Amino acid sequence: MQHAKHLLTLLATVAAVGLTACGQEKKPEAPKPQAAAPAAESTPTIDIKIGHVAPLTGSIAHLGKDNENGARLAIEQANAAKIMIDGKLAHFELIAEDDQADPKVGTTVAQKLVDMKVAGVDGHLNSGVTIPASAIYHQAGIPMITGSATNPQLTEQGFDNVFRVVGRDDQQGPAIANYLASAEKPKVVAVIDDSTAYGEGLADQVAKTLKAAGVKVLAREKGTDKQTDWKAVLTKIKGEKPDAVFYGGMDATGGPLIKQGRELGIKAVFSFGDGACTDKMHELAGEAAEGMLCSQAGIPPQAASKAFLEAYKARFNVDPILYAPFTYDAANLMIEAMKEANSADPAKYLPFLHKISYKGATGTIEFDAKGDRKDAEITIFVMKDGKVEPTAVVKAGKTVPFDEFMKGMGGA
Ligand code: ABU
Repeated sequence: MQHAKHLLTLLATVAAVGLTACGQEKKPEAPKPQAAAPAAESTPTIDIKIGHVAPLTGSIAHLGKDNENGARLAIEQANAAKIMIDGKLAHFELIAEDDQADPKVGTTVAQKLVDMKVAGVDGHLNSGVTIPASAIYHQAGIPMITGSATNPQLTEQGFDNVFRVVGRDDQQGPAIANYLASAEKPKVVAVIDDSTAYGEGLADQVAKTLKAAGVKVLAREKGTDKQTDWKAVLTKIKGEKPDAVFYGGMDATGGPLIKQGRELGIKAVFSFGDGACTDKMHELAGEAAEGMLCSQAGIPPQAASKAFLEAYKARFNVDPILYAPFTYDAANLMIEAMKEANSADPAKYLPFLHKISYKGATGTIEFDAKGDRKDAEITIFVMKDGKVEPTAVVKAGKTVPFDEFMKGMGGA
């Protein structure tokens, strides 16, 4: 009896050690007559780790969780689909990490994922974190697909492992700036940013586009991605009497900015990019957020496929906030490329990502030579009754009303 107990302990230890790094085969156990339960004949399996990284703590954790949920749903569905890769049953595991929206933490987490031998990474969320992390994945040859980082520099580094399923800020900036210029016809615009790669880069694109349209742009005002007291900046701006304000930053800081702007009596139209294009703006600013303009670097969440929206709601009991459909597609793209390559080895499935044509929850995805999504949409929103409502979609330089765009999509 004592001997049998020792044997079972030993078998359990061997099984635990057998749960190896991703992409490595977990060989079927040989029959063990001494074990309590007889081992059944089983299909060989392969464990495949996919990392997801976003801020899961701090002021934009709601956006990080939204991104993570998208990736998690894709992984759970893939496991339920019992996908075979190289004759083995694939078991996908999501390794979800928190980068705290901090570049230093982001690179530490990236190295941790490389050391864990993940087969791919879905993330990160923030451009300022994704760009330095991408160098670590590049050195390790691990494919990464971001569903939200929009700074152009990410895909301008010449890294063949880096992909993005949303648009870039050199598409988003001109789209929101041109909409602002034609819809509101401002003569003077104040531009503020949060000093991050994303906020500053997007604000630069907006300022450049407005100036080209003959609009006067005031000297840039700057804050940080932690700033919630904007009164000094806004008081300075108020004196210049701008007709519109653009802020490059996230909703956690944009909400207080618009609230304090209205409290100070600024009547200008406030406008924002994707980081602040969420209903959270109304939660943070209340009525002050009504009428604000903003953009997202893709189709709005409600335009994602019905199958995705229903599955997401059923699984998480909430609707997606911003980019969950895109992180869902990012995880599925990696899985699809593995299926096409019949391998989870990054070196073997990476070439399939470059030539993939995949119908995802956000439409058909193909990548250009840099790893950017071909023909990415930019959607323009107006805050109405506490919700950001899509009003127009810009695609390939053409702006169409949102309803018309949806008819063209056949309801996604
Ligand atoms: N694109 C919105 C926020 C994420 C980022 O690019 O930093």
